[in-house]
Amino acid sequence: MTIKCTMCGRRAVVKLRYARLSLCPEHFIEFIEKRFKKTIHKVKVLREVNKVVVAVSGGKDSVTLLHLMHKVSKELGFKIIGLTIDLGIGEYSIKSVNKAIKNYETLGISYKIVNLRKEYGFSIDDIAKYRKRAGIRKPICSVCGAIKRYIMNKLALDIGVDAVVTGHNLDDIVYYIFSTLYTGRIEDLARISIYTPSKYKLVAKVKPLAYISGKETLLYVMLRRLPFNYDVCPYARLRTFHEQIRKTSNMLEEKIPGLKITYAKMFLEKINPVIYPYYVREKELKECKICKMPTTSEICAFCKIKLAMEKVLRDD
Ligand code: Q46
Ligand code: ZN
Ligand code: ZN
Repeated sequence: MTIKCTMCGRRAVVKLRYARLSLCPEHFIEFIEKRFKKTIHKVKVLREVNKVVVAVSGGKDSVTLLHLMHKVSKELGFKIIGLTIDLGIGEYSIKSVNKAIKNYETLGISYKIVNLRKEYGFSIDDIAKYRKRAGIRKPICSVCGAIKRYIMNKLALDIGVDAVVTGHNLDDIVYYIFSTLYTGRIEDLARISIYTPSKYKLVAKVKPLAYISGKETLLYVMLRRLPFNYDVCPYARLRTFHEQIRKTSNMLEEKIPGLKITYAKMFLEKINPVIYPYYVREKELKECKICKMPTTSEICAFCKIKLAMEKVLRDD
């Protein structure tokens, strides 16, 4: 039996149990665009900016983000600059960068590609290979995350934008909540939010996909036939804890439709504003002795990684 779209009666392609809706392609796209706008209006920040950096990896989430931001930027009158970091993860990075560029060019958005190896002398593949010899104890994804945050912030500062917008989706937010509850690091928990204001040399950050799931961004890019890299990063499979949390939250969502979005909303809108002032202790930031970027110690985390990698690659 064909399921009909709740809005128009045409054939539905998706059933959103949590929203009690079955939707045809057109109404699904409209549904996602409305939810995105609602989030932006809720957090208010993007109504006051002139120029933002949108970080685009070339995957489903960031491609959705770029297209949704592009629509909103026309209405709210701000400028977008795309940023793609070529992390140097073999074929995966080549495909990702190509897809990102295709989207920028279709939309006529100016962009910058930062090639990690060319600009800083090492890649994520090098990190995976030499990390232990270089004395870097953190897992690859933590190192990769720190590198991405550093480059995003540096570029945003260099070109003078009001915010960096990233494609963290509902599943990422739910993962952060679950995993920080597990570790008990309450300050980290209190820092989970859609909007992080700017401070010293740290540019403000916005996560407007916080209420849109990975399944929804996948359907959005597919229905709109947008170019994106379908492949998963080869290092993602090393994140076993992350995978278990993801599977468990999807299982819970199956049993209780709407659980993920309710958790995220309750946390971000009700719990976070209460715990933030009590548990977030703003550390004093100073300039890194090497790169002048903000840090809490003498040398920033990025420069420490860079120095360690330079040494190990020189000795190799
Ligand atoms: S790119 Fe980097 Fe991710 Fe690959 S190495 Fe891990 S963090 S999985 S989003
Ligand atoms: Zn419809
Ligand atoms: Zn530094």
